[in-house]
Amino acid sequence: ESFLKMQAETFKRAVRVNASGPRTNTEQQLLEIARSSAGAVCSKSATLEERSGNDQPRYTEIQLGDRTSSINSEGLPNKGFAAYTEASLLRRLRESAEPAGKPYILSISGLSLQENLRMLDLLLESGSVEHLSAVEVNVACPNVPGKPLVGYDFPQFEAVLKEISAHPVFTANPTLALGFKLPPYLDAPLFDAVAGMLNPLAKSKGGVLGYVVCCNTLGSALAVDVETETTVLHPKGGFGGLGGPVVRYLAMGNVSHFRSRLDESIHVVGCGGVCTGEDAFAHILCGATAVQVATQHRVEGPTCFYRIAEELKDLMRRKGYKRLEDFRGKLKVLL
Ligand code: RRO
Repeated sequence: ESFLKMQAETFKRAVRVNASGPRTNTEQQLLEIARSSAGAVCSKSATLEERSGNDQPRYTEIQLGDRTSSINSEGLPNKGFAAYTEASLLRRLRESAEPAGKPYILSISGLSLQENLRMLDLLLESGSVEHLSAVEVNVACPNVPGKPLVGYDFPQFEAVLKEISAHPVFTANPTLALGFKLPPYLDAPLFDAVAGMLNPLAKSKGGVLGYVVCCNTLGSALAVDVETETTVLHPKGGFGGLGGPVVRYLAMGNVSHFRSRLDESIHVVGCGGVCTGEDAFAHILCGATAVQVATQHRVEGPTCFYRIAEELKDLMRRKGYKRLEDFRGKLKVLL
């Protein structure tokens, strides 16, 4: 069952999902997420071939009070497409998440449209596809040298959206959801333009687009070491993607902008700075169907999902809310 079809009652489980990226590279890490309270398991973005990623150091943390943000320039290290779709991994994931299992989301981030389409071809041919809930196409990795962000290059982005959403793997498997992991956008005309490209792909228009994630890290962040007068990270001149609580406000702005512009059948998943149940609540208030947790998952480990869910439940109880629909998207503008 697709995690987006699980809405109603059971969607509550899927409400906090790990984000692709931190602690999602190895089978062991994915099984730990399956055993945790996470509502679903999402893989590291896969390429066709295994990659070791950029040179070290490629990750740093930024502490503001008791909150940890991050800058990374990992460079898409992953075990390769086959590792994230092999039957034995999918079986172990199901066994680890007993009794009912939980949705498994395959993130892909091919270095070209052709590479993404090739992975979808392989998926169509494989028996694994029936155990996948969603394919999340990452169009927002800021860290591969020489590869500008697809989500910021609108002519290329439009071609990618059209070709991927027309792939037969989605029509042949109606329960397989298609999602796109978007970069953060910063200006109203850009939200209009992206929504204008996404809306024709909505289910209500006969398309297959199930959801978008707002958003990936904010690129071109630069951590500086004042003592050594050097960059903190090595790859790409020291630049990397900024994530965690410092981008939460930007992520919530993206959730709200897209929620008000996208067809109702396209879910918006919030991703950015979710550390507590209050943060998850705020994202949902902005219109998020579910939230993903990245930096906090890396810092705290998979027990964060239980804590965040308990904090969210406590907050809802205090406010007298029984269901997420009682407050989802109901943010009021201050008069
Ligand atoms: O691996 C990475 O460097 C990376 C990826 Br693919 C991404 O989508 N976002 C990010 O912050 N880092």
